[in-house]
Formats: sequence, C-alpha cells, structure tokens
Amino acid sequence: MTTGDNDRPIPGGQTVMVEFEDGIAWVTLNRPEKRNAMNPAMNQEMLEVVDALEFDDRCDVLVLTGAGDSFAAGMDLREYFRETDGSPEKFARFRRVAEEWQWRKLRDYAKPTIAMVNGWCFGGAFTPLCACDLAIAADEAVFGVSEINWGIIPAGNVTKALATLMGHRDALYYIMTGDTFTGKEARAMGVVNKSVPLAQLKEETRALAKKLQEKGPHVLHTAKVAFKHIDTMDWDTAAEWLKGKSAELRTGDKEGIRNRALTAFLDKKEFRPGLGTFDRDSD
Ligand code: ACO
Ligand code: V55
Repeated sequence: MTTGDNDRPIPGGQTVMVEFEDGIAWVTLNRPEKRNAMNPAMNQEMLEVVDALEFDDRCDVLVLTGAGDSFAAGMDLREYFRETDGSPEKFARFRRVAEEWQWRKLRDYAKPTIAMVNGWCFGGAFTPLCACDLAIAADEAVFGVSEINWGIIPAGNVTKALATLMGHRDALYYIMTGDTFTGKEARAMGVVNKSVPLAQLKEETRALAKKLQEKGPHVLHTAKVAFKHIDTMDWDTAAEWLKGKSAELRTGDKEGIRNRALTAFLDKKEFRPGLGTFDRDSD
C-alpha cells in the first residue's frame, strides 16, 4: 500500500503501458491495432517492465491486461515467426526474451500477479496467463489454442501451461480442435478464477488486488512459490521442503505478523484468523 516516489520514471511507454494506482500496477499490452500480438519489441519491453516492477514499491500487485478488445492475440505471426524464418539465431534470441518474461520471471514473481483477460486470448498468451498467480476474465473474452489451425504445435510452453490449467480431456480437446471458448467456459474449466461481465472486469480485479494487498508480502510470496513448486514432489519431500520454507518465513517476516496475530487472537481476543486478514497496521 505504498505510493512510492512519484518522480521516478514509469517503465514501459511504447508497446506496454504502466499505470500506478494505490499500489496496483496496471500493465497493459499496448498494440491494440495488432490485437496486442506479442512481437519482439513488446517482449523486450515487457521483460524490462516486469524486471523494474518486481522491486518497485509503487507495485504491491501487478495486473496484466491488454489494450482495446484484446488481451493478447498470441505471438506476432509476422515478426516472431515469418520474419525469423532462415535466421535460427535471431529466433533463438527473440524466444529467450519472450520466455524470460512470459514464465521464468512471472512464475515466482516477488509480487502477486493477476491476469485480467479483457478479450482475445490466443496461443502464446496462455503462457503469461498461466504464469500469473490468479486470473479474472470477461464473460465475453474469447480464448483459443489456435496453433493447430495454422500448422504448429503449442510450444513456448503453451502446452505446459494448458497441462497446468486444464484437465486432460479439456486440454487435448482444445489443442486438437483449435476451437475457441469464452470467459464463462474458461471459469467452468478452472482456467480463470472468475468471469464477470466486461463492464465489471476492472472493478472486480481491483477488489481482488486490494484483498492481496492486505496480506504480508513476504508470506504471500512464500505461499505461492510453495504451491507452484510442490506438484513435482512426493509427500515426504514436500513435507521436508515446506518445513524449510516455514523456517525461512519466520526469519523473513520482518513485521512479525505471525506473533502479533497470535497475540491478537489468543490473548486480546480481538481478531479471528478464520474470518479475515490480521490488520498489519494495528499494534
Ligand atoms: N500476429 C500478427 N498480427 C496479428 C496477430 C498475430 N497473432 N493477430 C492479429 N494481428 C493483426 C492482423 O494481421 C491485422 O493487422 P493489419 O491491420 O495490419 O492487417 C490486425 O492485427 C487486426 O487483425 P484482424 O484479424 O483484422 O482483427 P479481428 O478483430 O477481425 O480478429 C483475431 C481478431 C480473431 C484475434 C484475429 O486477428 C486472429 O485470428 N489473430 C490471430 C490469433 C492467433 O491465432 N494467434 C496465434 C496463436 S499461436 C501462437 O501464439 C504461437
Ligand atoms: C508458441 C510457439 C513458440 C514460441 C512461443 O505456440 C509460443 C506458441 C514455436 O515457438 O516460442
């Protein structure tokens, strides 16, 4: 809930727009005339934006969305694919930058992240969609894994994103047919947390962001990272690893939230952990 120092430069400004609002960083993919297709310039700028915001105190929560009627129409088929045909090194460089922000950085990002899917969401857009912690879609949004329609497989970790977000049958259905689905259907399959009419999308997203802002940032980060890494572990490994994470959190919780909250519940009886977040500003 910091506003920070307003004199500092705002990252982005070309193919990505950043606006700060009470600790929420609204990050908008901004090539609406190209349906926010992710070209190499946008990927480079997104990498810089994501890097800059991770430790910027104007950003408690990062919201990723798109300008106009699109979240993102996938990778830019002209600049990312056709124009790199015959230049494998150029493609490899472009791909590295894309992957760096689309999942390597976002997956374990220091700040909580929300994908706000306002419209078209195709192919490569599923990677950052999945890497964001939470997602809210417009009922009217249209999703699709269209790779099969033009003769490629969902790579760039889109297939991994689908395996993470969807059940086996749903994932294979959309990978193999390229059919589209709506925000409402995305909600029903668990691809997004919630789907609301487009007119309410920003307000709903803001409310969710505010809820996250109430939590201790360090415990929030530890909790999400723990969840994202646990599915490759067996029960014994997970238990040992979580024990270590818990201990790490005890030293990293500079605000002493745990002990203050326990006092407020057990001794002062003025707080119920089951019914809401401990007010970190209280004493
Ligand atoms: N790559 C490059 N350019 C794109 C992309 C894209 N992924 N998506 C849209 N554009 C461009 C169009 O070429 C067009 O450019 P122009 O005005 O210079 O001719 C402009 O954006 C508008 O596109 P239209 O198709 O006219 O927009 P419309 O609103 O009718 O349709 C839709 C929107 C459905 C999103 C359509 O543009 C589309 O199918 N885009 C491709 C979606 C897709 O399959 N993406 C790739 C997934 S696979 C992957 O990401 C690896
Ligand atoms: C995609 C494919 C890629 C990539 C990023 O399917 C996204 C979409 C073939 O490489 O780097």
